[in-house]
Amino acid sequence: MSRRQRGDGPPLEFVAGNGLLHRRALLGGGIVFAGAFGSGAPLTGAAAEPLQEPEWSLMPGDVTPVLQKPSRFEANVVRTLSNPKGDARTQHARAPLQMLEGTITPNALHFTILHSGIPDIDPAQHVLVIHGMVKQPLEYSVDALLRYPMVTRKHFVECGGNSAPMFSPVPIQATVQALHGLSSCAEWTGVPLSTLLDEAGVDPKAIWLIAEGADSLAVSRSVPMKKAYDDAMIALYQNGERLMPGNGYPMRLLLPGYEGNMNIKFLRRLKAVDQPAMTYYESRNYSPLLPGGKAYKFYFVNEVKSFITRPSFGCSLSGPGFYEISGLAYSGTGRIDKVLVSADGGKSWGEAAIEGPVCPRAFTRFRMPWRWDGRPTVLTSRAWDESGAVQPLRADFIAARGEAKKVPNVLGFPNQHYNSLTSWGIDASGEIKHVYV
Ligand SMILES: Nc1nc2c(c(=O)[nH]1)N[C@H]1C(S)=C(S)[C@@H](COP(=O)(O)O)O[C@H]1N2
Ligand SMILES: [Mo]
Repeated sequence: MSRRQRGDGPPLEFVAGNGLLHRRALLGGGIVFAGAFGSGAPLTGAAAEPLQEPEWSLMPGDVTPVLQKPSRFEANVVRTLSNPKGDARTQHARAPLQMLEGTITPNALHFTILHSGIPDIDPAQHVLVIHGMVKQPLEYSVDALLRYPMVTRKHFVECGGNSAPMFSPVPIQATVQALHGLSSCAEWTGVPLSTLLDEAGVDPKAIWLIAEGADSLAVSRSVPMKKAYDDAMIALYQNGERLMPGNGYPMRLLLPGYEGNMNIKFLRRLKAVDQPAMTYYESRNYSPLLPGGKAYKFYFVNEVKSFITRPSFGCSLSGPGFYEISGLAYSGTGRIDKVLVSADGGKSWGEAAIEGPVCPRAFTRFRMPWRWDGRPTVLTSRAWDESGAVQPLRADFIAARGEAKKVPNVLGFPNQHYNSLTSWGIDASGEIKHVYV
């Protein structure tokens, strides 16, 4: 225990092996940790007055721009591109989740997947058509939609292929961004789809909706009508501003908790039908194969998942002492109920602090205080959602779902919907490796 901690509060309370502390230590504010962290350099009296005056404190600053961008010192906080030339193949842009905090992904950093590029859509000419098995086919301009009552909801969008490198038979040494960066969370605002469906008058026999985008591939997916009525939204705003072009400007379908691909961007058509269309993206790309050779017919929900973002691969620890373990948990089924963290590779676990309000189908931040003793160790996390579903342990997950035959390219999709654990091995020098436990 450090000298400065003496008398500053209750003694540190360990809840699991290798230095995991009770989450109460975080909630209690700075008292317990005021001295215990010991990472702030002590201020020596002489240096305090006068404060140093660096160059930027001696003259007026820059002109205010109409549109802000991050500090030039944050220039490395960018997405990584799978196809930087943007040729005819799909383009993935992965979000730098290990460099972000909280639960909202800034719009410029929200992941994107574009199967045929970003169409340059003029909102004055774009229309959404609702037709098929309805009483009255309807067409909506963007302006018309903007007059409807709207809702605002915080939800993640995650590609079914996110975390696919985790199917590798050996752990791929890569950042959270490379492993899990096809997932992001935003506050979306738009018109509940049920409003529009009621207006068109859906035939009770129409139990599917085929959603189609206005990009050149006309990406389309079949959506169960029940989901369309439950909580689907025609999203027009993303974190308070109109959608980013790459995220579906001027409007997208938002199906909270359902695999990213179904959230059709540049939405131009919803057709009510009585059977699924079995489109390219649902019959080929997003139907994961099982070890026995069978494939899922549909795999809609992104199940409960968590991973530690800090510390993680690429950011080594600078010596023993106190760290806050910080990570993301989310579930397409509902709210995150609890997250356990282990600092001994899964032998013992402590319950992490969860920051509220906890929204259903949204990123949820967990935090865990930890005192590293400087010896090699493995950090990992495991989440539960409100339905009682839990992240499967890796051995069970791989037994049920299979693994890639050989080490895949980190950008490849050897399979879909990985939701088992992610573990970070820390060696005595503080260097972090991706490991399996
Ligand atoms: N029209 C259209 N919708 C689309 C796509 C697309 O290429 N075109 N990509 C899909 C895929 S594969 C995913 S994972 C999500 C990603 O949403 P985001 O780019 O807003 O993160 O959008 C889906 N909707
Ligand atoms: Mo996707």
